[in-house]
Amino acid sequence: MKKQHLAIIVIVTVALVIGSAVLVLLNEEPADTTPVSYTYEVINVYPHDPNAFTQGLIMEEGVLYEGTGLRGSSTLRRVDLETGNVLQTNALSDEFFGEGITVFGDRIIQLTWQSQKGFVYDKHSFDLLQEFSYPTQGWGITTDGTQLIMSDGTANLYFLDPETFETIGQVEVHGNGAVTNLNELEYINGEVYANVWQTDKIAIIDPHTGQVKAWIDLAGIYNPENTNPDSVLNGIAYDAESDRLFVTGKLWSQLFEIKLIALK
Ligand SMILES: [Ca+2]
Repeated sequence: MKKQHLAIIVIVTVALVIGSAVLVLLNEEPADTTPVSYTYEVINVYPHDPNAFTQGLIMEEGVLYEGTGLRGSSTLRRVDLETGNVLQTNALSDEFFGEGITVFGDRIIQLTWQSQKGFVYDKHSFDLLQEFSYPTQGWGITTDGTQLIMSDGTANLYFLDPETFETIGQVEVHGNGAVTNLNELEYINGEVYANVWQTDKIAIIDPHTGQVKAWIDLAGIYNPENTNPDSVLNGIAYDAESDRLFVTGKLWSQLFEIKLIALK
């Protein structure tokens, strides 16, 4: 082999190696997982029952449903958005502390805090259809339309079969470390929004990976008229038909329609 040929082969080989290394480096560069930060704009303010210890909030087909907690005052209710009036209510027996609610088909599902028991109601009549059990505490619940997604106050989201209520999966929610105290939930366009208990923050979570993709900071949205330390942000409802997002809190006298504003 001539020296020139050998030199060309060496140059081409070196170029290929360098090129491959550059491609590997480009491919292995970690994806930017820095969460987006959102603030808010208040679009509308509606009255909210200041005695409602809000634990679950959903809007479906323009109807607002709310689940409330505390033993002795836990309810499932249908609420008129404009007036805040309770149109229909079902009281839980005093032993139960009501938690999150979601609608699945013609049924409403309601969790309880420490009783490891959930209730299934007819969406229209609020008649109790079924009870089910689960091994953890019950905090928030929502649905992606196929499975139920549940929180228990830890950093975990659990995926439940909507017919058998068996746990069929779970992810740990993490941002810069595990994000615990996940409370009321709402599934919106492929993401899970979660109130983080005792904060003004809502995490926007990729339910497949548990990664927090964004944070909403709702600080200052409500000035409590009471001094109850339990009166914290809790309750996210999304009206898919009109793309409206609502939030409220435990014992808050107001419910807010908000728009999210991304901060750069
Ligand atoms: Ca909700």
